Amino acid sequence: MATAAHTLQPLSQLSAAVSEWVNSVRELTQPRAVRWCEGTDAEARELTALLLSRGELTALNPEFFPGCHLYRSAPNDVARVEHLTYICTRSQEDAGPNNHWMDPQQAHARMRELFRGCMRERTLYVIPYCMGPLDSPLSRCGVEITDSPYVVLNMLIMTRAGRAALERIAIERTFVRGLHSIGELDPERRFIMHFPEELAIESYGSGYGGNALLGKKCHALRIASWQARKESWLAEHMLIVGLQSPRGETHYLACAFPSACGKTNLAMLIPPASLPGWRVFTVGDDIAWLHPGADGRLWAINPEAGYFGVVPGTNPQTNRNAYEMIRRDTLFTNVALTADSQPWWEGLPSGVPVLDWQGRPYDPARGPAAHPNSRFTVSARRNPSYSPHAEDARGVPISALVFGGRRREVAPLVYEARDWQHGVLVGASLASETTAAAVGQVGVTRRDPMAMQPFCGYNFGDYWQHWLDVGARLARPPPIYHVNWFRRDANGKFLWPGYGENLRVLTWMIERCAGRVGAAESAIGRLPRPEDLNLRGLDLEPQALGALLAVDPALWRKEIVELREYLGRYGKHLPAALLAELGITEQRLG
Ligand code: SAT
Ligand code: MN
Repeated sequence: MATAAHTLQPLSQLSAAVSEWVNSVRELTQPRAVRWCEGTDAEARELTALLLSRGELTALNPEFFPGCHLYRSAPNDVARVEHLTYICTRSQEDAGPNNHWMDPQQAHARMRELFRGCMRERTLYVIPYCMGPLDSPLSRCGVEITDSPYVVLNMLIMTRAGRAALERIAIERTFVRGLHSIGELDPERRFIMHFPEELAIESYGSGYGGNALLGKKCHALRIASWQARKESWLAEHMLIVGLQSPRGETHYLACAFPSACGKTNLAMLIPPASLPGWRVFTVGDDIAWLHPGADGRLWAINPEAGYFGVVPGTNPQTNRNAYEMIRRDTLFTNVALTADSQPWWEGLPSGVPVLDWQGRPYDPARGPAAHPNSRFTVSARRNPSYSPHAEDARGVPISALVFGGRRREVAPLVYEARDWQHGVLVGASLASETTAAAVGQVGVTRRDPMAMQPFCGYNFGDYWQHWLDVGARLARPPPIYHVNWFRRDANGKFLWPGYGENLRVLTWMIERCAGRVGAAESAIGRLPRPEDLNLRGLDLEPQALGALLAVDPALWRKEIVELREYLGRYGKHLPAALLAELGITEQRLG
């Protein structure tokens, strides 16, 4: 039976620890009002109305995009800012060479000055949230304080936010404290600080997703990776997808790819017509929390409740599920508009943009109409391929782990690691071309171990050791694969069609797990022979397949030299086992 609203205890009285913290933030930031978020639909509607009345949201064409809105960010606030993102641990070594570091006291002092009085004409919103299903022991809670109603709207979609989360916090008595203000949206006064030892986040000066929706990268990856190490689990930048074979068996894969490299598309993949009988179910599209289970397998939950996905390129060919999903109840950020107020982005088969992402008359000379990192925020429940097990409290069992990068050469289409220890090296070796998801140059190849370069909350050397330790505790560790959908020929043309056709590679992995298909040994791991891949109905030149499955010893020897140099930066934190694995590969290359 529903509880009558008047009998509900005010949120501000549910947890003394949360209330004390809110009071101290209120004193510091001096807001005009404080609003505790219940997490109801009515609340989301009210916030939407507020932003519409302020002209900060635009309602999209209700006939074609019912319940959808457009938000335009400040033009200088469109992506994550890795150069302004810090891990603030007492010892710099704990943050590692992979992170920017600041002394916690110094960072707090700096942030206090930024936060002082920053909410004067604004409302302070308190968002209690739970990352993961509310009834799952694997979930973790937090509270975000923000002065941005846009951030609140996003958090209501992306997390289980509101009363139920606060009730859980009141019982658990532990939560991540995330303080956020958009400040002046001045890139000179912008910092994203993490204090893993205090389970705290302080973010100032940006309203953009990864900088401002603190449950996402800041909590569910940077802080959670630290918690996971202490508690013997893994917090990873991975999608989780279930593949049901024509025999009716379902296998779940967790796949790590850097930002804007197709995680959402893979998680929602539509099987090609020539692979009948396969079905695909999405559990998550960005983050996986992996826990060793009593049965010796890894079990995964998706801590998020929605998707914050890249819009450009989404169309019925690349991702029909996403294309359908974002036609209703979706918050768009930084897309273009047509004359009849439909959202428009590069890659759509029809429509004409009249206003670009900044709301200016569209002029191709000024670049793309939609920002390359324009995003949709939408509830996972809108996903036509949403897994019926996505909200299972115990998670789903993982059959295989997959690492992938965006590389025009070197890495073949797919290979299988020799074992877990080698798989950790394969993950640690990940390299990928940079994308528009972060501020900076696009298309530069950089090391991005486990796709966690921007997101690991501590020293990568210790993180790799933690991976080795978790694997050693698993009686049934999943096999580990590496994929590269982005290999190109000498003319720069992609060799592999990607999207739905990627299922052909995933089905090889699943058949491998069941011992039903072969592979050939190579110096870097096991690769499918052409006959091991189901290529029925695929229009692929034989020489393309040869190139996709080629391992060039000269390029790989160079890769090993670069990798040894890179790993060497982690000094005494680098697990010797990884160097040993590197030595084995090197020896096999001859
Ligand atoms: O902006 S987010 O960090 O949320 C998306 C991404 O870069 O993966
Ligand atoms: Mn991501």
